[in-house]
Amino acid sequence: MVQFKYSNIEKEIETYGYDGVVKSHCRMCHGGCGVLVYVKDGKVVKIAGDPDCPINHGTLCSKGIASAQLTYHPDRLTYPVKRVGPKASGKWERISWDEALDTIAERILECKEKYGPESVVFGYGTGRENEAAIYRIANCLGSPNVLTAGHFCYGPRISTSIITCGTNPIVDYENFPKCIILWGNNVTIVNADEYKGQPFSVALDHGAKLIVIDPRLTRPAARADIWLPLRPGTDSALALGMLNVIVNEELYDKEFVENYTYGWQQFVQRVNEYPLEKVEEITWVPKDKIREAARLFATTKPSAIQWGVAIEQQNNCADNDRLLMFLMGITGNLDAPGGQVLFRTPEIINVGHFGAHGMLSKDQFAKRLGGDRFRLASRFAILQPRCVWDAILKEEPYPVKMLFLISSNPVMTRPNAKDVFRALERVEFMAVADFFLTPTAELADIVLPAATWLEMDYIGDFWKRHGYILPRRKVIQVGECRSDHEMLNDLAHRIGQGKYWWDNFEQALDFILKPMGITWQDFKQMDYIRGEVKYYKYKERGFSTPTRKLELYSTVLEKLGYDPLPQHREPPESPVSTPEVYEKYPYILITGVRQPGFFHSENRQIPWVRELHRDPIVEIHPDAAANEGIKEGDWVVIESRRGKVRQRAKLTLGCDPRIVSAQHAWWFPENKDPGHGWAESNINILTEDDLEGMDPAMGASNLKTALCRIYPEKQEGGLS
Ligand SMILES: Nc1nc2c(c(=O)[nH]1)N[C@H]1C(S)=C(S)[C@@H](COP(=O)(O)OP(=O)(O)OC[C@H]3O[C@@H](n4cnc5c(=O)[nH]c(N)nc54)[C@H](O)[C@@H]3O)O[C@H]1N2
Ligand SMILES: Nc1nc2c(c(=O)[nH]1)N[C@H]1C(S)=C(S)[C@@H](COP(=O)(O)OP(=O)(O)OC[C@H]3O[C@@H](n4cnc5c(=O)[nH]c(N)nc54)[C@H](O)[C@@H]3O)O[C@H]1N2
Ligand code: SF4
Ligand SMILES: [Mo]
Repeated sequence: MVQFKYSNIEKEIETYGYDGVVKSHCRMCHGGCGVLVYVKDGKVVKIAGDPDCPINHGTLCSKGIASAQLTYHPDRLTYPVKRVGPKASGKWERISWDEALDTIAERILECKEKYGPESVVFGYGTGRENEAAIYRIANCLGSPNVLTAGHFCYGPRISTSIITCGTNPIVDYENFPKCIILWGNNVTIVNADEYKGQPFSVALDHGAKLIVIDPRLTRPAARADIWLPLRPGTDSALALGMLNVIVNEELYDKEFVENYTYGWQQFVQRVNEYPLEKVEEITWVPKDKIREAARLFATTKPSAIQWGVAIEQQNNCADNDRLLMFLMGITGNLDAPGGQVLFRTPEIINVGHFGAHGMLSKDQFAKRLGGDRFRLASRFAILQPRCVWDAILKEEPYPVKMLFLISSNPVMTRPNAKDVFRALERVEFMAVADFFLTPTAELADIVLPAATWLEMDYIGDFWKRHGYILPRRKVIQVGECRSDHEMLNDLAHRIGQGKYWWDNFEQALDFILKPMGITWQDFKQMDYIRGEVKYYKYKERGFSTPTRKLELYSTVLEKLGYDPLPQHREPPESPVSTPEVYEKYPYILITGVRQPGFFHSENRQIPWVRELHRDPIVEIHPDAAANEGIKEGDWVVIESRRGKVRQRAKLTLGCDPRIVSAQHAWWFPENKDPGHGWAESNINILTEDDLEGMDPAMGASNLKTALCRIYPEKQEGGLS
């Protein structure tokens, strides 16, 4: 039986008449937090943080606390439906699971027969712990096309760290870094991937120095020793400038550089192409500040870099990620206690193995959409979404006829949303698995009701690199909802993949755990399992790269035909690269800064969190607002070369007057029209997806650097 070390729980159960309390593992975001789920009369009535969990130590965010409001929401889809009118007509009819899965299976087999398995694209969005199962069904089918957010989120971190130092280096908060750079990340709000805000805050409470690199004055920036408010999209230049200081002032770890790096000479040459005068001009950050930050980071030990997606949603994506690893590496902080550790996962079947990537033949691998162009992404099974839209709209280089989207809302979350909408309108057959009829689901032929984390057994954090796995325990059943894993397991049998799958999904969990000699039933009784913790592993075996060194000069990128050394590229649209556009659109537009309570397009229908944010907000400096005739709270139009939307202005001094920052993924579930107002405030109508301007290795889109203009809605040329 699972033990509750939290002492008052039995008393609580008795006093308040709960049926019981289930220890589980939240997944309202990418997951991570241990929770106590209180059940009364068969329903979840309260969710609290589990003080015994090593990830969150009892803390929770607003999304986790509000999980039951999502699970029991009256608009939630609780049985499969098929569309009975034209797309986006909002006319649906209830069907059985058998009819739904048989229809999807029939269409998959038909497409495979007529156009080849590559004509079927499976898709998911951000990490939902269903990724490995989705890759498994696609790879077993022979489709190289799995559409994810991996080209501009987390995928770059994994791909570049594997080729640079073997795996993703994770901040070792347990051993208290003494200096932290928070780089393009708002960890106390986002709690993303391996990280929760709590240990970061504790490290600061213990006196860690803080350097924040962010164009906006975030809460951590207000607490920082040094804040570098750079021009969006210039992180590579800034990092090269910091490296220039560290190299030329000899602040690096000489023993490490000599023994454990590859390409030092060429690297130094490249770094010398970025003197601080030039870096100041590119980044808008005064050179003395850059020098001060470089010195503080390099001379405080141990130090670490907590980094975020903002540096990945740029055309310098892969180089940005690598540059940060170089900063960690040459200062001697890689795999050091309190620095950045290459943790080991427990001895289980890993996501790559579970994803059955070995099943995809060489010929099918070669057909991956955009694979010739974004060669690093393709090597890690990642697609650029524009390539999928082109395959649907222009049938280039071959037709895509079917989409199966599981946990994604691309109409709200992918750049150039009008084209995304067009592609989804055009595709011959689309199935979606979701909790709600979202603007994306409204374009589907069949929608399947997915289970939330409260309704499934699973091995939480199975894909992460912090070295822990934690049991997620099924607490309740809602309607006919099923977990993505269960529905894929069932579908796989219907398309002839039975021998690669299981009679039920519990057997898949046993399969994952088998190398440890335990079953799901055993793991269910445990709190968590942690992989072996060991520091400085490279001293014994080198890094897990082709040269066994930290590759400053990337032999893998060289083989793939890219510059092996990092560089700075101007964003495709910027005051420097397109001055003529800047004249007409004189603000740099940051999009998608995360809000507490929402998760991209999610949770707009959840009362507790919608209370926090009624309307979409764009932040603007008071001087810029005065120039444009905008007052606090006004509805304004934000316009780029690609279109315009409306949001409400919030005036702030915490951002350069040349920059505005707009929220992303806004739709209005309270609007019962089947489009749910998807185009009204959707900032992705303004973002661009021209392949020319993407990161050449990963295909990352530029979501923080578009040029825009902004004006009161009432003005001529506005929306009203
Ligand atoms: N402009 C702009 N756009 C951005 C970003 C930005 O910064 N700026 N950020 C981007 C980033 S980093 C990412 S990762 C993407 C995210 O892109 P998406 O993942 O497409 O975004 P979500 O809105 O979270 O959509 C997830 C959908 O899946 C449903 N869902 C949630 N959990 C489950 C589940 O377990 N099973 C199933 N079947 N459905 C589930 C939700 O109801 C929701 O409709 O957005 C990107 N879009
Ligand atoms: N509540 C909540 N949490 C989330 C999510 C959510 O939607 N809601 N989404 C999840 C997902 S999928 C992701 S990827 C993470 C992302 O979480 P983060 O990595 O924190 O991403 P953002 O909030 O987009 O941006 C972080 C900071 O980068 C700054 N920034 C913008 N442009 C630039 C730039 O060019 N350079 C630098 N250095 N900084 C810049 C912004 O001002 C912002 O403060 O959050 C995850 N967690
Ligand atoms: S940070 Fe994520 S895992 Fe933790 S409570 Fe919030 S939604 Fe749940
Ligand atoms: Mo993301």
